[in-house]
Amino acid sequence: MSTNAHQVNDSAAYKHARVALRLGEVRSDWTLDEVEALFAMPFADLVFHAQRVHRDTFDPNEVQVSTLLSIKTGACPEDCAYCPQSIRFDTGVRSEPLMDVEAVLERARAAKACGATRFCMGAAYRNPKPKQLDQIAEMVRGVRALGMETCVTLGMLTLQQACQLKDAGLDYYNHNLDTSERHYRKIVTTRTYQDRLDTLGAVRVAGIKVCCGGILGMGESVLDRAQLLHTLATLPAHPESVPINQLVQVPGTPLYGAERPDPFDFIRTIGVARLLMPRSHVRLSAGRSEMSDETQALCFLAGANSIFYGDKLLTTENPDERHDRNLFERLGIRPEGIEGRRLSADN
Ligand code: SAM
Ligand code: DTB
Ligand code: SF4
Repeated sequence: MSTNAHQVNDSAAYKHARVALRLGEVRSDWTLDEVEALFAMPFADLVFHAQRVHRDTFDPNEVQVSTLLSIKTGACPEDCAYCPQSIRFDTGVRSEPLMDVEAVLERARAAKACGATRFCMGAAYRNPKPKQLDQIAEMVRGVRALGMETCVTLGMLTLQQACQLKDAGLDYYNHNLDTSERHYRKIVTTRTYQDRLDTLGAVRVAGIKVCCGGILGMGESVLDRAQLLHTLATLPAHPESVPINQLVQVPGTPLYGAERPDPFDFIRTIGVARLLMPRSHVRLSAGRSEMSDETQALCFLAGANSIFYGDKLLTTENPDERHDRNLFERLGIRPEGIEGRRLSADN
């Protein structure tokens, strides 16, 4: 058989797969086999289908812009092998106590002025204590009053704590599954996958939108990536926001020196997430500083439609704002949901 005939046959097979997999439908009954079949698609077929499905719900030239702030940094008792904020690893991160409410609001005002529509606050906790949660609830109230969407990530939550945050006006809670259940055990020993799922359940019951995704580049296999996305896409409701992070390698953490994912595999994972959760925002999250502009453009083409804007994530670097403004302009991308439709600078 000539190469061409082979390709034509392949393409027919994937047309068939497209029908069989009911791409574009919002489903919570995906099988792991189906998810693996999506990962196995030729790159161009996958990106094509992901972009087609993306356009059914979203403006393909709009990207949601969030800004991240570490409101409590370092000295975390947990042992997440990727994290520079664990007290167990010598990473040089300086511990900072929980910030004052007014200092946080000042940063939120600046983020809003730059074009961010969502303000995400992260704290290096296993779980927040009552006094800490009271103070964070005040932050949420204040950011909400600025007209921004609010997101916090504080570790494990009880239902009562989730309800307190909902009452304060919280829009999103970020709590990542990080990887597959079987690989998770090699990455974190201080809490279980089920703990993570329980917190996600409490957040849902409280009526807060869920932001949940994972990290690539932690030594996981394609099957682990498929299992992670399968778990996310078979939750009772899809997370409204799905951050896909590439590991930011920090010296001193156990995962420093891990093999970086092939950029095409990273883009492929974004495409599969888009196909599995057609109405969710998929965030091209941490790790952009180490990606080429071309890789990022392909991530947008494969259905990513959210980023963190601002030159810092929690403790590590993000692309500088000038670079991102330029990237948006070169690609004709507009920030979602702001008047003027342009990002601006911090100064
Ligand atoms: N302590 C809370 C928790 O773990 O849920 C909230 C903060 S924690 C830093 C939030 C998320 O950031 C983690 O679940 C992980 O997915 C991501 N993260 C942490 N360190 C990272 C790194 N070095 N590279 C990529 N993502 C990372
Ligand atoms: C998410 O998925 N990625 C963000 C956010 N949620 C909280 C965190 C990225 C952290 C990268 C490492 C750091 O800056 O410390
Ligand atoms: Fe602590 Fe969160 Fe870092 Fe884990 S990811 S060490 S819980 S701050």
